[in-house]
Amino acid sequence: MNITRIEAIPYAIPYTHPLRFASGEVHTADHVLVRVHTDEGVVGVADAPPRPYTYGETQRSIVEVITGLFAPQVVGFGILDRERIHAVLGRTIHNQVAKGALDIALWDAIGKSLGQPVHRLLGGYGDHLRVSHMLGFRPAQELLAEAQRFGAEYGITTFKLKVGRRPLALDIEACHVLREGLGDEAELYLDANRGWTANEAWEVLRATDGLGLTLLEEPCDAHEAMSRRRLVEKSPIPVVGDESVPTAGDASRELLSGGCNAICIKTARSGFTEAREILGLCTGLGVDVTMGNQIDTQVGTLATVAFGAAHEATGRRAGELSNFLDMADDLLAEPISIVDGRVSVRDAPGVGAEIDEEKLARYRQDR
Ligand code: MUC
Ligand code: MG
Repeated sequence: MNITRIEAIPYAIPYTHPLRFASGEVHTADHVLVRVHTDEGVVGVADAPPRPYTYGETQRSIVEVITGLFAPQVVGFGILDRERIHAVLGRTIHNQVAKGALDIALWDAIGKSLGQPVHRLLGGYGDHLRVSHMLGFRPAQELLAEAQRFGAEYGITTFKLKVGRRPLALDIEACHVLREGLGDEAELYLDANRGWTANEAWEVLRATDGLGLTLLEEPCDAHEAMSRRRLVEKSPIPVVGDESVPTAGDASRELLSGGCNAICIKTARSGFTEAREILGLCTGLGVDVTMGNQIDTQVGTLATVAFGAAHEATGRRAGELSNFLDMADDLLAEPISIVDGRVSVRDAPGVGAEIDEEKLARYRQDR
């Protein structure tokens, strides 16, 4: 079954509640829907969320690199030529999200062609992921109200708090208010998106000592290697690499140089193929992983669930799966439900993301 055509469709869906964090903010999901067509009518689908503040890609750059550069290189390959396609895409540096979406769409086509759900092809370990909800920048009492609402409505008990603000007291207060309001049972961890220096992060760790925080993600820029390593050595909780580790090579470098000691895997920027390489590295070294959220739509979230549920190590912790709840709409025909704090895998062939064509026609930007 050969690839005949690749579509990269820009679309825009507004957020009802914008998400704000140290490296940027999101008001509209201005994403790209990627479709890989084959000569037997099977179509693989994936979502590409541009994150200029994280990887330098924009909606237009993703459309251009997929249609102008990758499609001519990949059309004609069989859908099972996954490694060869990976090697061809690897000749172009960066463009992680564009490459990730192509890879996921390819896996989707493979699953559909075999009549198998991709979570089973990837590993078939479990049938769900517990949900961690990401809380963006807001005053402390509003954060608590949001966490309590997500707890009551969806049964979510794990929360990642976006931090990295100055003065540090804003985030320190939020940590104390959340712990006090949510009680000891809730899991709380932090993601600073490089907003602090290493010394500032250390100050926050000291000021939140005793609150039982479990992880500290990208506290400062990983390029500041010396201060980052010193922080990782001193930190009583794992320091998670996220935007510093989109590829297996990046993950190796950061782990071996002491830039982090846990890894956030995001299918949106690593695809399934590279995410598996990163996961293998982590399980081999005994390093904890989390399943992160690239501020994904429901289409993107299903990919995270398929990968996360497929492997034992990625299913241990709650995955970040709930940001789509802040969007006004989505392209997924059958919405994801979060029940008892979990999202289940779909047992349809492929990744399970059936697109609502009417909604796509409404939100696409190229017509
Ligand atoms: C995260 O974990 O950092 C914010 C920026 C981005 O690239 O992903 C999100 C969430
Ligand atoms: Mg992060």
